[in-house]
Amino acid sequence: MASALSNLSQYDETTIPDASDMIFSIVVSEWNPDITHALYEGCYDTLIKHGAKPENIHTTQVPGSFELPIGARLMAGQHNPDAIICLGCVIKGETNHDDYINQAVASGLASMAVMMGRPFIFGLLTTFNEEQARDRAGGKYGNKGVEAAVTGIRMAALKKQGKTEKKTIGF
Ligand code: DLZ
Repeated sequence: MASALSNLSQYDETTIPDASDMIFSIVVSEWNPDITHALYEGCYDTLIKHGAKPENIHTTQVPGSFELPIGARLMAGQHNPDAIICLGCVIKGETNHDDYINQAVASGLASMAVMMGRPFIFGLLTTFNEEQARDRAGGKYGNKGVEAAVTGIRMAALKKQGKTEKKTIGF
């Protein structure tokens, strides 16, 4: 298991693009709020650390993780973000509700990313229990919010690179 081997938030900071001209939306689920707020702090601080300006980071909350795709879609239409980062935590219970939510979020975000040509980042913890979630929200396996921010910056840079290349071709 990958998480048994390393802190998932460790990365080479020198390889991350400068985010000072990037616009981000962060959508945070209110379920399991201690966890999702920790994910949010990790995400926000990482964007700032790599140069993003506070006024270019737009945050909204949605009731639960199932609402992350629609929240993300609405944010995409409001602020023209270079990346939309979705943060949530679904913990397995006695039924298989978690499968339905996780699948809906994964397929919703993946579909929108491809259809809209814009990065929608999957920062969703899908754990068997609360301890596993805490371990991944600032605990012994790092913070998934940090990873989501790094992925958002890298994909935003890729999107911007595409725009620049189109302009320089000169058609
Ligand atoms: C209903 C529900 C349950 C049981 N568990 C979670 C959870 O662990 N994490 C989460 O983010 N949301 C959960 N929800 C709420 C759903 O995501 C959704 O908000 C409701 O089903 C309303 O659409």
